[in-house]
Amino acid sequence: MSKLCINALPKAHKYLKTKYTITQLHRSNVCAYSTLKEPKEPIVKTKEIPGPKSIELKNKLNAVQSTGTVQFFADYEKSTGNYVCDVDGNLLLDVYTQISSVPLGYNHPNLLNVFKNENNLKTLINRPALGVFPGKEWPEKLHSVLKNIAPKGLNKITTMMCGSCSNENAYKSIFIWYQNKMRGNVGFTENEMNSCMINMPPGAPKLSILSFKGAFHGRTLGALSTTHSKYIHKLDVPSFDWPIASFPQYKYPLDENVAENKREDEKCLAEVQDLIEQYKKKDIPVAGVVVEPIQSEGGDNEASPEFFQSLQGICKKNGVALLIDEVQTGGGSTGKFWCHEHFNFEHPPDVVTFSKKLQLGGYFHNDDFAPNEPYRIFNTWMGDPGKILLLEEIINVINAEKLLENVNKAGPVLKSGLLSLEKEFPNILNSTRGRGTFLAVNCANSKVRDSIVTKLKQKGIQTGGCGDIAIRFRPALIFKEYHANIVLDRLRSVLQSF
Ligand code: PSZ
Repeated sequence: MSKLCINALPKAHKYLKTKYTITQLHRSNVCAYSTLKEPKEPIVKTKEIPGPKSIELKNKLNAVQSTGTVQFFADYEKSTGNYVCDVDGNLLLDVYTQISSVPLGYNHPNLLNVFKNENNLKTLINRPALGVFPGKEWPEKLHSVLKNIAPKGLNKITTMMCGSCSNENAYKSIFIWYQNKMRGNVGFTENEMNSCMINMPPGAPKLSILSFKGAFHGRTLGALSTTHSKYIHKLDVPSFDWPIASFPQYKYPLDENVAENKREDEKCLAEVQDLIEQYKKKDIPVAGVVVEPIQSEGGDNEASPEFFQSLQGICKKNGVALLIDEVQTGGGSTGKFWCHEHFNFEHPPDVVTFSKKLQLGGYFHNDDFAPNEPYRIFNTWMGDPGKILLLEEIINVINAEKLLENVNKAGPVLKSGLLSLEKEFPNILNSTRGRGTFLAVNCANSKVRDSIVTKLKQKGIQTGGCGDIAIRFRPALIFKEYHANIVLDRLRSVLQSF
């Protein structure tokens, strides 16, 4: 491990040292493990991960729940900062973070503190049906927490539970907006009210959401029709006949392939326009376009700001809403709070969905996408006020610890290290890409990729694959330059073993 890693280590714990003493934490019954420091480097104790205790728990769980996706069982009491601890005592540097969902690492002291406040605890345990009986704090929390981080130009917020149901309800908002436009703001007809009850037009109109090949927007039925990353997500499940356009597939390095990548943008944009026209002719008009700022599950495919600007132009020209799915990219890891801030859009997008690092799900939108009638976008929970208390503290820490600046320091270290490894191992790695610490690199093929991910874990680095051949990096916002050096160091030794 490089000197830099070791020297820089104590800095990561300044919040532990300055804000809390061990006695304070003990007195207040906060888990003593919150005082644990990150290890100097990953600690791997078992010959294989999952180790024996994980396997034992897997067998127990398997009796009642399928475990085909379980990698290991974690000990969240002993996990700390950037390190996730498993039940066999392995401490892995986590650059996967629960599929991109842990903003401040494990057991951040400020978050442990949130529910020590009795009012907050009561908010947590008395969970309301938010749409009908919101607590007295709810309006203020929406203003001070979510409104505060709203993408520019979007003044309304619909809260939900997870990423899929955020997209699902956002699509519904778009369809309702579209029909409202068509109807011209007059009331519903008898025929509409009756026909929708038997899933028939005109009440249940034939409308569509255009999505992109390689996209992932969730697994609920509507969202799944716009998900196209892996067949295993979709097999045997009926889907809507909705248009699917190609997403740019760039050649790397970007600066050596400018003209070709520009042509790729143009080809995909032409396809979008063409599909909008085709589906209009088919009488399934496109009401909205959904797109990830970086296609994440599909392999960390990025597209240029110019692509996104032109896509918005096409949407405007055709009267189609543009939904930016920031479920995975939102929350700061691209170096800006919202990834689409990198695109210099002329207009705000119409809808922006979020979940993961933001703890609760939902979407930002403008007035046009709020249905006039109650109970059109609604469910029991409509989010979770307990989660917004955590989000409030997460935003405080992001600001106080200048974590976006941190991402913009650690990201380039990881990225330039990956680019160097690419040069050193050109037969194994290529196409390093991404923004901030939201990075990926391609491997020669899926077998090599899977083997690198497995070997990295055995060396104490938890990463994840995405698409067919990419390794993705999704560290927490507290991931520092010296953590990046540990990752690079271990990756290098894995690559040498090939
Ligand atoms: O296999 C899965 O179901 C996975 S693995 C990663 C995700 C889902 N990501 C979720 C996701 C996302 O990345 C984007 C861009 N949009 C929507 C979703 C769906 O969010 P959840 O999983 O909260 O429903």
